[in-house]
Amino acid sequence: MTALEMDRADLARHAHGIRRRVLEMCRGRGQGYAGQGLALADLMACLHHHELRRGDDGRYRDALVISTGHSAIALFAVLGELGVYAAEELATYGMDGSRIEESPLEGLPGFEITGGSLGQGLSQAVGIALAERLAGSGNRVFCLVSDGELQEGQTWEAAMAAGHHRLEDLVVLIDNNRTQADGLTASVMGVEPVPEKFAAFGFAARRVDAHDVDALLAAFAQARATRDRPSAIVLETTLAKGVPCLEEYRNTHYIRVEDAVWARALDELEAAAP
Ligand SMILES: Cc1ncc(C[n+]2csc(CCOP(=O)(O)OP(=O)(O)O)c2C)c(N)n1
Ligand SMILES: [Mg+2]
Repeated sequence: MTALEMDRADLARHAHGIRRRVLEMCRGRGQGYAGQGLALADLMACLHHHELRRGDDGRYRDALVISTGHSAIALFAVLGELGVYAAEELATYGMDGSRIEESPLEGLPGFEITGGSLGQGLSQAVGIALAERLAGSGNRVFCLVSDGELQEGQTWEAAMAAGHHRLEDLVVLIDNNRTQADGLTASVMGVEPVPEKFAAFGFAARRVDAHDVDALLAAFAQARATRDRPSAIVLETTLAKGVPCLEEYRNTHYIRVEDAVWARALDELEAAAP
């Protein structure tokens, strides 16, 4: 096996581990943002096990800003894999008194901003990227936003600022799952063509299959090599990716099902283990 093939095999195992944690987290109360967690597992594996840099003290140098608060489940799951959160604590996802909230609070390990009110995160990521530039740190800032958040004006104000300031260390990751709480994005208020819109705001923008690890790594490499403008990676994601019995919920914002379905989902995932 070449080094790259080993890397790919590792990333597939990490993505699988993230998916298992997402299902275990939702099984506790029988509900949660499993669709988004499963859909973002490959991205989180590539980010945390390949792209984000850590300092000598083990702390992250590069920031990951989760603007789509409800998609925090994917970050909790990868941080669980990395030992930042214990499995027992992750199992309290969404429960009264738990800090593993469906939309997280700023200051929690791994979380830069408070989630829940959508459409604000890119503004905060732009502010962080400007501050890093002023400090001369060379640290990079990744920001996850959803297709639903592209319907909010603040997102585009932030994109305009990023383009104006040529924030080359900012990478916007758009979870383009074509779905939002009220149905299909195209029927609520269409957002396409997304790459062309970001390009018009001064970004180097490209669309990728978010379940193809090679495509994700190539997009990250291109963003790293782009030195005169911010980057936008439009991620074509599929809700509930990797678990067939949950794929019927692929147009569903939130999944609440009986324990038997979660058990079956875990069985199906294990059967497909890399
Ligand atoms: C400012 C704001 N307006 C409305 C909502 C209610 N809301 C919660 S989720 C959601 C759908 C957003 O679309 P998207 O993030 O694409 O959803 P997903 O694809 O993850 O289902 C909305 C409108 C909110 N959380 N914040
Ligand atoms: Mg969406």
